[in-house]
Amino acid sequence: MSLCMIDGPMVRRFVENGEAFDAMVKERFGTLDTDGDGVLSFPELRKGFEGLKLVARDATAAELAAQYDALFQKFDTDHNGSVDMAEFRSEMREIMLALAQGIGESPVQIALGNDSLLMKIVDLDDSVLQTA
Ligand SMILES: [Ca+2]
Ligand SMILES: [Ca+2]
Repeated sequence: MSLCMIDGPMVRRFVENGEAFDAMVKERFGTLDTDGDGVLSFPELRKGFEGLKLVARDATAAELAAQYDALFQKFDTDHNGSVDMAEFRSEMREIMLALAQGIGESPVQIALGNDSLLMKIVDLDDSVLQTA
């Protein structure tokens, strides 16, 4: 865990930096696609959501199941029962932009695990600043 300062524009810069965002999406997709068939099944995606901690921690098992189900439906835009890379990428974009909106323009301090999504953004943003 590290304490980091992050703001909405930082997240937005990351999403709009096509290369860095694509690399993150590919890496995350590859990690989640544990059977390596090139698409994410419901259990694979659910595992990923658990890592992201997008849902309330005090939810009951039934509430959790409903939330994961709703999330999966959101990702699976063509409703074929699996999430391909393009679906994953476009929904991740939405999530990140909503996150940027939620954080707002002023920096907030958050505790981040070293492998968390936001940690990557902070790392990347720092390296951008250093080389600028
Ligand atoms: Ca798979
Ligand atoms: Ca699909």
